[in-house]
Amino acid sequence: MSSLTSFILLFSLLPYTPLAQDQPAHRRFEYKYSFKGPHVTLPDGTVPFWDKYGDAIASPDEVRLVPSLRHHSGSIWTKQNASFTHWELEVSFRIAGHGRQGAEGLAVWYTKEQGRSGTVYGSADFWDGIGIIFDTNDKDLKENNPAILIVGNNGKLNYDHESDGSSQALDSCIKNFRNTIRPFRAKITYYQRTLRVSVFKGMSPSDDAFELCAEVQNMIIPSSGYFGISAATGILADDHDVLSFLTYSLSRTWEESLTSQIPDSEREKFEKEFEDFQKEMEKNMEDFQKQHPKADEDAFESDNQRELDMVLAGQNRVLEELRVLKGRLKMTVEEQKRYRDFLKDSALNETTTVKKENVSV
Ligand SMILES: [Ca+2]
Ligand SMILES: [Ca+2]
Repeated sequence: MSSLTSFILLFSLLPYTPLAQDQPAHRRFEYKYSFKGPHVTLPDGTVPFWDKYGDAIASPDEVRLVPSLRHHSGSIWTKQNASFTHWELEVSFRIAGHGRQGAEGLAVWYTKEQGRSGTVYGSADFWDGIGIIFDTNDKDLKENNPAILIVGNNGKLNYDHESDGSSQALDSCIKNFRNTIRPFRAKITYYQRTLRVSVFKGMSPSDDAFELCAEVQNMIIPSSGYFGISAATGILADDHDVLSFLTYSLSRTWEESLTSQIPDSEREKFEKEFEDFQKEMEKNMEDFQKQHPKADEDAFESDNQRELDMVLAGQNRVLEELRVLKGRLKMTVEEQKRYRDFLKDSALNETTTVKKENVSV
């Protein structure tokens, strides 16, 4: 089985962990609104089904929205607009830099039009839809950043950078997502008119442990929209890299699900289309491996492999420390034994002396 097939299968088989009691019955992976390393790009550098803008650069492993340079911005948007009634996004990104303070931040979007470029974290202001903002720069100096904010806009609101969006946020939470050891993972769910942002708190990538960060009920969003992610730097600089952006459509019942609504002939067409896409990706991977015969293993090293390597390296360190401890313990035991023998000898000598004294008396 190819790695791409296993990747797709993995997503279809993953158990769905509920966040609330009223849960969707069906969750479908939407590959035309998703990307994930190590299959982000085609050989010509484009990301299938996505448009890049500004300083964004895509590689097989990730999309670098902004490099670690001042006053840069970039974004990536789905080519097609989606009209899922309910949906869920799982985004994994890394914001890293040397400064104590973050450079600006990143935002995830669902908007009527593509934001492309602009003054709001690399995307257009006066958007119609929602922005989930990951603000790293504490402009109002209230020491409440990095923060995650949900900001809704009907196309008329001018984003308030001066207050770090706090005057406009419908809900927010303070969370450290910059310079984290592992890439940061967030889940954004729009279901039954409730928008929830939850963040990963698990220990390993195979966990599915998310905790709620922000929630807005009765939220009306455009009936169709583009998904996007953007980032910007200001007078400071940070790298802003997106490792994966996964979209799922959700439905309350199987009958309501998009899969069940598709007529058989259409479904066959979609399946064929998906198969072709899969074949194309596999061919690209083979071509890449042919072109990079030495670096192929590193280039296509999976997340799991990387995880495993880290675990093994950790275990080796623990083993090494145990060896040192064992050595120290042995020395202590020997020292105690020597001391005990010394005491025993001293006691014997004393007895002898006492006996001798007794004899002499
Ligand atoms: Ca602030
Ligand atoms: Ca800010």
